[in-house]
Parts: sequence; structure tokens; C-alpha cells
Amino acid sequence: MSAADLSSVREVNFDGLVGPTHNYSGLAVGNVASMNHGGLVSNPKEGALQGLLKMKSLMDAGYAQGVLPPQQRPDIGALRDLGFSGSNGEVLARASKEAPQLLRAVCSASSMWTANAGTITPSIDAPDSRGHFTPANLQSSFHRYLEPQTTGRVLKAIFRDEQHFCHHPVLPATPAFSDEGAANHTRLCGEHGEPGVHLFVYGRQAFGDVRSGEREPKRYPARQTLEASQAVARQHGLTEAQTVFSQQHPDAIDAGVFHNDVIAVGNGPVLLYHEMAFLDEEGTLDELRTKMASPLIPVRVPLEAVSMEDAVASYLFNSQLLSNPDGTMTLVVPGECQEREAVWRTIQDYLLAGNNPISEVVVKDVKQSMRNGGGPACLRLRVVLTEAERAALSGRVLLTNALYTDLTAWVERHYRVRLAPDDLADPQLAEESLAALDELTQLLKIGPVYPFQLG
Ligand code: SUG
Repeated sequence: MSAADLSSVREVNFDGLVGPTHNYSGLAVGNVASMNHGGLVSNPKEGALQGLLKMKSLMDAGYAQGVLPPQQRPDIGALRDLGFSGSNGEVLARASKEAPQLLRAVCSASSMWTANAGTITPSIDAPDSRGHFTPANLQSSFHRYLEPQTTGRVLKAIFRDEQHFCHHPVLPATPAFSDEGAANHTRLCGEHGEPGVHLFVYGRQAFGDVRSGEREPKRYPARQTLEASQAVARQHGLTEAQTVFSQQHPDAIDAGVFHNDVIAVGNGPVLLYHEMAFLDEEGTLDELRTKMASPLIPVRVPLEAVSMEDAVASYLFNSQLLSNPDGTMTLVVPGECQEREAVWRTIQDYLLAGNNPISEVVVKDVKQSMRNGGGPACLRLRVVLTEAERAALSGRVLLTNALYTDLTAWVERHYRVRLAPDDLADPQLAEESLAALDELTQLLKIGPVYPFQLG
């Protein structure tokens, strides 16, 4: 890659649009917010507008911002596969009566959390100098298992240019290869355009003897396996020198940390993490230091400063850590961080005042998403791109003022302000949702990606 190309490298955050069926169904085991808020009435319009406002304000602050469409929901095809038949209205009515938990699952707007859409290796680190993509199988829950096929089509529609981008198959959707995507993957480097080291964090090992000292969570499931992380690294052509595989602390999973991005966030050379993030903290840091070309800057938050309960409730570590041109970094935290005194104090006295590049904290209200356990970092998929790669993107997916205006008007036109669990069986909701999505693919110029468009 030429020097000019290298210096043009930027991280683009692709946020997932909150879909028209956003609701609270308590579907995610091990995700404390989702489990606590199941049954609440949601406000899809507010959720979508909160997400768009976050995107807009980061774009206004100079960060490159992209957008990804939601999925086709309710997934009536999935209900038909499970034996429900008749008209769409009949399928919804029968599912609502006989298996309400299935209806709730096929209505989830969970694709908004694009940190789980897949894992991406930027061209800088790949042997063939192309960006590599693997959609996550999300096999650990039924409602998320429904996402990868459409996710793959969306990623292929946007990152279409084969000269620049390469797409891999979803890993086998079986517990041994349980994969939750970029939420358990962090690329550490100097500048974004310099070679990176890929930190893959897993919750359990599926095959072989459990290594000495390794333990598994007892209360909640470990959603990522070592084997899945290794397979993704292999697909992308990453070598041993470029990868670090680290086990997540099982006690953290049992406290509600269902993804690594609920307890750690990295950007450039900075790794902001809680003391309880890794089972082998020292070993993980040592390996990163050995493999990285630039010095690692670990920012460790001890348990005595932020309890696990505070970490999980505030989502401090599910912040976005963004690079500024002057070398400083901005931390984008959810509003819940202000509600927990110990967390807010830690941000002020420890993170901002500490000897590290974090120089600014920006608070964002993404409450509609937070009630389902999705903070600012869950809502975005990071893609590091050169200028040439950005120019090669298909569709109208990089946020501009005009796109923001169009998307806001689209939400205002199509979204409801109230969705209670009983509303999910309403056939009108399904029709509204399809009409909205059909218009969205035209607005984003990505072509047909949804089952109803493909026939
Ligand atoms: O998989 N919640 C999602 C939240 C995902 C957050 N993503 C990251 N940490 N990157 C999950 O647990 C809840 C849906 C419901 O209950 O209705 C849900 O799927």
C-alpha cells in the first residue's frame, strides 16, 4: 500500500438502524438488561431517532459514520419453517396463541447491534490486501440465529467490489463454533493505518481438554468459543504473530458480561478494560505487548473503583473510543454512566485525569437500545478503510446531512411510538415494516437484500 493510501486510512463506524419492530421480549439469557425489561412497552420511533442522533452528532464531530439497515421482521418465513401455515395473518395469530415465545423471537430488532453482525479484518492486515468479512452465526439464541443470512447479503451489497473486499461463509451454526462477531474482537495498533494485532476473546473451549486453569461460567452461557475465533482468524489469513486469543473471565459472564465489549474497549494502542475482563490478565497483556509494533497503552479499571454491578448497569465499557486528529481520544458513553456515581467519578478522576490519550467524554442517550442490553459500542460495526476502499463502497451508506434528513423523515413516516408484546401479532405491523424496508433499500441504494424482495 502506498504512503498516501496508508495515511488516508480511517475507521468507519457502521451503526445499525433500529428496526420498526423494536420491542422488549426478554429474549437474551445472560443479558441482565434484556432479562429485566422483558414485557415493557417500547417506542421504536424514539429508538431509531436516538440511534440516528448518535450517528449525526459523531458525523458532525468529524468521525466517519456509516449506516446498516435492519432486518425483515417479523420473520414470517421462520414461523412457516416451524410448521405454521396459512395467510400471514393466520401464521401470526397461531404463533401468538400457541407459541408466543417464537413470535417474540421472530419480531426482534436485534440486528441493530451491528457489533454482532460479523468480524472484519482490514486490508492492511490481510495477506491479499483486501478487507475480509465473516457474518457471525449468532447461534446461541434463536432470535439472533435468524440474522446472518440477511447480514451476509447486506455486507456483500455494500462491500461489493471484489478487488477490495472478500466475504467468507458464516461458521457452522452449532455450539462448537458459536460466534458473536466483532463484540469479541478488538484490533490494536498504532495509527489505524499501521499493522494491527487482533485480540479475540472467547468464553469457552469446545474441543479437546480444557486447559489447566481454564474455567467456564456456571450461571450464564458463554457465547463465543475459542474454535469459532480461531476459524475466523484462519478464514481471514491472520497469522499467529497477528493474533491473541484470550479467555473471558467466567465470573464476568456470570455477572452479566455476555460479550467482551461489555467489559473492555480498544482503539489504536489503547485497551480500556475492567480488572475482571480476562481470566489471564497479565498473560493477555504480555502477549499483546510482544506482538504489537507500537507500545500498548493499557487503561485498567479496578474492581474497587467500579463494581461488576456498576459496570454491567452503566455499560461504561460499551463506550466508543474514537481517535482524534491530534492524537487524543474521545469516549462516547451511554447516559446511564451519569446515573452511577462511582462510574461517573471514575470517568472524571481516573480516565480523563489519567495518563492516557482519553481527553474527552461525550454522553449519548440510547436508552431504547440500552434496555435490551445494547450500548453505544453494540450499535456499531467498525470497518477500517482506505480512501480507495471508501470510494469503492456501493450504496448510499456513508452518513451525510442529506442522508440523515432522509432517514429521519423515513422513520417519522413509518415507525410506531408504542409497541406492547400483544401488538407483535398485528398483521398490520408486518405490512408497515415491509413497506418501510422496501423504501429503505431504495433510499440506501443497496438493491434487494430482504427475503420478500428476493422472491
Ligand atoms: O445479543 N440483546 C442483544 C444485545 C446485544 C449487545 N451487543 C453487544 N454487546 N455487542 C443480545 O443479548 C435482547 C432482545 C430482547 O430481549 O428483546 C437482545 O437480543
